[in-house]
Amino acid sequence: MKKTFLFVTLMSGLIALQSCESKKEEVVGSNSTETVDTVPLTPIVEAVGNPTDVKADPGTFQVKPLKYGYDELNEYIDAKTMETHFSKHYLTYINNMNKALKEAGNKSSNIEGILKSMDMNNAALRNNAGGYYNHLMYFDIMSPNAQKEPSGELLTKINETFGSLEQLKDQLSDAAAKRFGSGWAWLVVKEDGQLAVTSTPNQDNPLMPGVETPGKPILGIDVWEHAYYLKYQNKRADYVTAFFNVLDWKEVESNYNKAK
Ligand code: MN3
Repeated sequence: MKKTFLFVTLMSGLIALQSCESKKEEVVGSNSTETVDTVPLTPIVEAVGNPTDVKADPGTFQVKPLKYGYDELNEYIDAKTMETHFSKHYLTYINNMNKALKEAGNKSSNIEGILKSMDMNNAALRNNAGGYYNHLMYFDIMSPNAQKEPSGELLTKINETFGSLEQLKDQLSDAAAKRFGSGWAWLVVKEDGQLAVTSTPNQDNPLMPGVETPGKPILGIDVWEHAYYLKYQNKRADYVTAFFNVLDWKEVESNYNKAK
């Protein structure tokens, strides 16, 4: 009995070893550049839905349609991230903001007014109205056909304030990198008309009371992990660099002209 048991155990071991060997060979044979123990990466680009299908529940604020398809920024921001960000995160902020406004008895449809007069102790309204406004700007200033540089008055102002566009980008990247946890990096127009770079935690933004650098945002970079994790994992700086490739300065200029 003991001998039979030992034999069976040995044979099972050998079979197991053999099957491991053949798996290794398959992997090596299928792609000679892969190491044996590398798990094949799941492709990031997947079949995705349509942004026009995203509808908010009845309420004061509704979804502003995305101006491009989820996959159109793919080279820099992958389609799955765009889909989740727009159809899940952004949509949830809108629905929850509408609820929070209703609960607060606030009938305003002026988002900037709502943010400026925010009761910072009302966490539901603060987080969701911020989330709505911040994402509205973020999705709007990205484009597959982005104007790569600012022009006109904004360019002059950037050169005056920061020295050059590159130096502004460095300051924005720095603000994005230093924001611990989740939040945003911003370019704002302050009350005196001057430009400044700042950042806020969570879904706060520079229109809200009591922030470090108050002003009207004209450019916002989402540095929550949900904005970049699938493609960039922990490499926030790489995502910010990529973001500048889809940042449409034409939109930022338009925001500047309204804010100044
Ligand atoms: Mn976000």
